[in-house]
Amino acid sequence: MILSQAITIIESNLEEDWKLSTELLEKIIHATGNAIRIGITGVPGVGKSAFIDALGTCITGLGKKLAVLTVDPSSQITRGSILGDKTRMEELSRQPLAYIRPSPSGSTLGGVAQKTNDVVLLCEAAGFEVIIIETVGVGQSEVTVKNLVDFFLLLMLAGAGDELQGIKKGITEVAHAIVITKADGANLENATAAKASYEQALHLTTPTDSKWTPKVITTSARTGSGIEEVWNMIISFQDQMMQDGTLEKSRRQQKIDWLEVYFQELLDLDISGHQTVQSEKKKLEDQLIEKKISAHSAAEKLLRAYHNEIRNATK
Ligand SMILES: Nc1nc2c(ncn2[C@@H]2O[C@H](COP(=O)(O)OP(=O)(O)OP(=O)(O)O)[C@@H](O)[C@H]2O)c(=O)[nH]1
Ligand SMILES: [Mg+2]
Repeated sequence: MILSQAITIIESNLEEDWKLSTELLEKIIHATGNAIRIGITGVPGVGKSAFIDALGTCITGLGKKLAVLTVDPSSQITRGSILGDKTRMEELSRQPLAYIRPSPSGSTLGGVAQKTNDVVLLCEAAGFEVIIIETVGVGQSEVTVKNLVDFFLLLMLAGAGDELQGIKKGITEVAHAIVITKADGANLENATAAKASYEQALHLTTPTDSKWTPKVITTSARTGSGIEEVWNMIISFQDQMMQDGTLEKSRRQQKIDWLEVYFQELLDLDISGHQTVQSEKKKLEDQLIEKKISAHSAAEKLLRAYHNEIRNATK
């Protein structure tokens, strides 16, 4: 599959592939932006894979092409979980309209998210209409992933004794909906009660970026209850956000933010590539520690050294 090969280039850490990636993205950029991008997060074991299996099967059942990407900076350590994930999305992996791609490698969450951003563009150019990005809830990741998606869904377990724990600043500021998982069997009653308390808690916080009021839905991947409701909610979110221009506005901001991210990365790379700047830095660090210089003027000197380097290089 050509898409897989393109993604491999994007995900590569080799310098020659960076150039190829840039060319590739340049060619497809006009054909991007047409999918609805959904972020799904939650603690390990909350039921993300099972939920995506069910939701994804519902989406492909409607005839839509769906790509599922995962963002997991910890997957380096637990490489095995990727294989596990494919098998845990058993139903979905059998659907011809679905494409499941595990997390790219990278040592930082920022790096992984950056690559995922490019992969989203590739998937859109390849004609995928819905993109789901699964991420493990590890604090900061929610905020980073927000820059990748239009709609952000937080999965929560009922009866885990932490009912209101997730209603922390940060998460509720980015979540458009809370899904209570495993609402079946003996857990059904707990889930219903949790829904009520989440709704109340959400009522007290105001969503920052839109007129959208966060929703709470109970689901079960096992019985299928609530799954279609989630999809309908996402559709009505998309409709509403398209009509009032919020979607456009958020996409615009995301693009600007990504430019900043890529530019910073190139700058860092460039700076670290100049040997003289590095040795100047070392010198300044020593002076700093010996109180011969303030951090302020050390930074200015370093910038000057960098500028000189560039000037010399372009001569
Ligand atoms: N009863 C019930 N169990 C479920 C449901 N969904 C998932 N489970 C179980 O919960 C466990 C974890 O589910 P996963 O879907 O693997 O959870 P996850 O959030 O993807 O976990 P990680 O990938 O490890 O972060 C599995 O044993 C599932 O069988 C559900 O709707 N009802
Ligand atoms: Mg999983």
